[in-house]
Amino acid sequence: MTALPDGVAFHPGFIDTAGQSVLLSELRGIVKAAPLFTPEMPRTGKPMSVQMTNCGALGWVTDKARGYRYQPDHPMTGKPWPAIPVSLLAIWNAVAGFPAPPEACLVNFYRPDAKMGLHQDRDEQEFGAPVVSVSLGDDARFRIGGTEKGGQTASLILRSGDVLVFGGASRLAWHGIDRVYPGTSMLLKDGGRINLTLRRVTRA
Ligand code: MD6
Ligand code: FE
Repeated sequence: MTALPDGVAFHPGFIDTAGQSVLLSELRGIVKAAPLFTPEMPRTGKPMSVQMTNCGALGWVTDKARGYRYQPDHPMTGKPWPAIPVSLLAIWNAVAGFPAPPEACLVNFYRPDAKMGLHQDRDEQEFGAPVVSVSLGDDARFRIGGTEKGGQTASLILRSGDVLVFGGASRLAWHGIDRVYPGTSMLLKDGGRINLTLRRVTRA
């Protein structure tokens, strides 16, 4: 296996198929209460190709007028985000190595053509906590670089049930999703990929 950057831990197949199904049914409930929305890039308003929602006390949102931020309510319904399921809190407790619980879980939904450009996760106040990422559904190619823009990158295929912990020296590393590979998982009836990122937002 290619060495991953310092601070990144990869747990392939961390969640078994039964656990993935449980998570998926919990996510269906979350999306009913907090519908998927299309995020917009700050300033340009260009729509992102993924759809999003959140669970937790805080959720990550972005739109043309106000840009990237965390807020306690859904941007369309104005309602508080649903709670983070205990199954996800258990994953955080098992892998994060951080004494306080996550406050936000961003849910990204990828249709076959969706991708996510290289970015840093830096809208949180607590960089001492890692970001814990859970992948469900179709495979995707994840790209990871260093903390400086434009450096070398490596890529990693993320599959359904994989957990990636992004912390330490890599907490502010650039990363993105190059592409999704349609038809590589049977978990989602109509295909696609879901990625969940658990984050500590405020200082613990
Ligand atoms: C994705 N993931 O896998 C996008 N961010 O769809 C992320 O942007 C990400 O996997 C921070 C830490 C881990 C991640
Ligand atoms: Fe990210």
